[in-house]
Amino acid sequence: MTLTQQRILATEIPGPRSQALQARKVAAVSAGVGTTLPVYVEQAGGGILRDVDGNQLIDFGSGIAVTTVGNAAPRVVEAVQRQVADFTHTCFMVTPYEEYVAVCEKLADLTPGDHDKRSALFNSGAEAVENAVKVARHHTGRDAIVVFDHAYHGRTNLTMALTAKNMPYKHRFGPFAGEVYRAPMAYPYRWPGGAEACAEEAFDALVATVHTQVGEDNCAAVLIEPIQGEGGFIVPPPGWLARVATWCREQGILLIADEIQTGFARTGDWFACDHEGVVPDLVTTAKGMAGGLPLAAVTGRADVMDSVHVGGLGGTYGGNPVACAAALAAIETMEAEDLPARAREVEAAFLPRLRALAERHPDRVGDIRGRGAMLAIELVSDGTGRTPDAALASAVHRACSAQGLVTLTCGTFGNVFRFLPPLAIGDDLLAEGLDVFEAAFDAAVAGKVE
Ligand code: PLZ
Repeated sequence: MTLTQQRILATEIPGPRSQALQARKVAAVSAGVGTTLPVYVEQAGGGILRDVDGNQLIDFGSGIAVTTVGNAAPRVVEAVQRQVADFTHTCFMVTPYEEYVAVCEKLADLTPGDHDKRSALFNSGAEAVENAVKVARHHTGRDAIVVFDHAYHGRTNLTMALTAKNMPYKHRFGPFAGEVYRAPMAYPYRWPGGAEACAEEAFDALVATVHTQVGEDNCAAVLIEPIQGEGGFIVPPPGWLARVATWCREQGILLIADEIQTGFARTGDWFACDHEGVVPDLVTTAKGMAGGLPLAAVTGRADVMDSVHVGGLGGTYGGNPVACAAALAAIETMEAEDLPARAREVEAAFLPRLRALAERHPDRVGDIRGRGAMLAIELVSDGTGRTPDAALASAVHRACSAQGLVTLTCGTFGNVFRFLPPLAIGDDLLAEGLDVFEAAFDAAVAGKVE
């Protein structure tokens, strides 16, 4: 069955079949696993999710920045089918296979910097971040890891400690791993001294945090999302990241870039660090890399990655052959279709419309930010007062959902409305999705959303 690239509202959303499935979900799935929009999907592709009631929704979320090449992308489907028929698992640590090596070769080619690199593969973003921390500690012989306000790095015990936000990620899940220190994030819109002073003052605050609370010689790594994801699509001011990178190098502190959400064409470059000319020591990737199959990686300087003793890194499924085949096909798709360029086109299509929206609602749209196909608006209740308005973000989200547009919010204060469309989406659907979003926004501001 081919999926028409068309929004269709066949029933109310969620429709009766989705509602019945949701009742089964409540009876079988832990309440701890939430669903933001309980429409049950039966097929997806391009920019469309088709649900069990025959509704076709426009996808502005990509399953949280994963289906960059599109859902069930043709090359990925073909590669996975071939691989699954050949063999599904041997465990790379027992009897290896070429696909794992080929993914690591691609990672060496594509990640920032032309130095000698090595990679190790894992199953999830959190697992990659944990392993990057393990490698950094092992290589440096130092314990402390410095992270930032608004950071998101995962939900495992160590990555919960690295993640900033309590609800829903950490609440009553402690105690957390130690030797994690937090510095202020260079967040121009909310920097106390104003956006102009942000780069300088945030850099000074980082240096002071490390000096006074950690000690440079105790610090293994600074871990940062080059554009923060779950924390609110926060783009640091130009030059700040490069300055942090230089300072880390001077101190013998490794710079780990968490490119799990920003990586693989999402921001209009292969990696968000590329935009700033920053070359981190270690990079974590996942999400968009494998077109929807679970695969994650740590890639970094050969001397750092090879400092670990044989057998020190691994896991039963890490670099599963089916996930690797999917990654090779997804990366081939990104190259063949120049998806970094497509992400820049998405930015060009969105920004004028977001700016027009901000002009129409100057008291409610506090900030517009992001890069490529990773864009967001920060919603406030009182214009320059900058009071976060999570209720407005959630009303816009509900109104979009009712009209068949899948959207996501984020941010420490829950007031950031973010856009992560698949790069396989067509221009017509992008424009139609924006029409739906604008109407939803107007209705929400007018108090007309239930
Ligand atoms: N690092 C930068 O964005 C995952 C989380 C969704 P996993 N972001 C989506 C949720 O609520 O669980 C993410 C990320 C960055 C690490 C991770 C973790 O990746 O594959 O979800 O473990």
